[in-house]
Amino acid sequence: MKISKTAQAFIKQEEVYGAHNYHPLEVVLARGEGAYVWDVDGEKYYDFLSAYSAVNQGHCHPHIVKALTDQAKTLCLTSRAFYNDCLGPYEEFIHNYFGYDKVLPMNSGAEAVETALKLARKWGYLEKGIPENQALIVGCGGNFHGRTISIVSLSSDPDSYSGYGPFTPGLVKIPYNDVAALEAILKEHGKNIAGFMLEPIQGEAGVFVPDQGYLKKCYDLCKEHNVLFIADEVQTGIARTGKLLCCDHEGVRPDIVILGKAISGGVLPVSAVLADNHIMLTIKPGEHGSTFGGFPLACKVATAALEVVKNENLAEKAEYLGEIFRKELIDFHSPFIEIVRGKGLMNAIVVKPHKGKEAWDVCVRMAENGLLAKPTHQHIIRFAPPLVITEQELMKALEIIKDSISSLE
Ligand code: IF1
Repeated sequence: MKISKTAQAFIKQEEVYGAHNYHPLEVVLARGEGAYVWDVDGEKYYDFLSAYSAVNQGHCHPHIVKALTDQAKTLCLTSRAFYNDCLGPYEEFIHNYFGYDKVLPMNSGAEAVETALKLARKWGYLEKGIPENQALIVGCGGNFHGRTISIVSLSSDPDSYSGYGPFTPGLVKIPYNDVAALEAILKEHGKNIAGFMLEPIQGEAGVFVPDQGYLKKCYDLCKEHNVLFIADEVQTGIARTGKLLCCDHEGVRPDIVILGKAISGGVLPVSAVLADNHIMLTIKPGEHGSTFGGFPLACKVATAALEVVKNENLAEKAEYLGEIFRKELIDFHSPFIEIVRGKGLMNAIVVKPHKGKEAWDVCVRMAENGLLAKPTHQHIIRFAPPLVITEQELMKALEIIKDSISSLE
């Protein structure tokens, strides 16, 4: 990829003054609007990553930006030491929007996952009667729930956990999409298991969609063993998979829902944990919190971002456009494409290396042709455009994807 001197300067600055904890595609972005981003040289791209599904509502959505700027001129942060006139209305809005008794507001997805783990443990001790410090939480191989030490203690990806030990105890893994494995561990250790946490579709693993009925069967097993079913909808939630929550596809109502990313439309770090009173009230005043959790800006931005999801029917759009996207790539019959999979507008292709070219080469070529996507786990390319993309724009983007792949064949 040719990189202008302007872009090189920004890349160099990050290289000299920033931690090297990422290896970005060499594109330097300067503006975003709807499904598009522009680089520092004015080159326009379709954004098919959406900041890992945080920008479902499109870049710089005017309704969300207005909510941000109006509140920013009024009151930004009070801390939870005092009440304010934004949090209560936001909490009631979330209650009505998702149908849970309560919300515990946090900032990043990882913080919300950590909150869910603490909530499940607290409930396990206070409500289920698990002996002190013996609570187990079950997760799935191939998971990605964030990057804190406890969360990577549950990871099966060496890139996520190597060199960060010792690890948090009480976190065990079973294979994903394996009901029998859950049944076995519940039978053996169920009395000490507080929760089972999973992504309804594994994002980082490469948009791994479990078998139809998997979520429901796991939910029912958890009910049978008085174990909390915890859904990490940070990436799959907020209309991305064609329903408000991915668990909605199977009519499963998790005991704890973890939200992040697009709950704010990618404008501010906002996350949330949803639960009913008998779970949420096990955490008492002073037992958990965060300086910015649920701050006035977050309340207004997230309210506006969720209004956009409903007002613009983004779940229905994702469902409809996702069918078109997958069909077009399946019918393309490229020697490069081994598998096309996904739900709604959370999709991925498994790339078969061809003539020495692999997923990274496809992404570089697509970037040269005006579309940004990034590979995960070497051979998988995820495609997740903002849900505001139009059918016409999607068809144009598909032409870029196909032309880029064909040019490497
Ligand atoms: C990075 C991955 C995606 C998530 C789920 C919790 C979190 C995430 C299902 C934590 C975050 C982000 C993290 C970001 C890249 C991206 C990512 F590649 F890392 F794995 F999307 F797949 N649950 N995912 O996907 O939320 O604390 O980041 O707000 O770390 O590079 P966060």
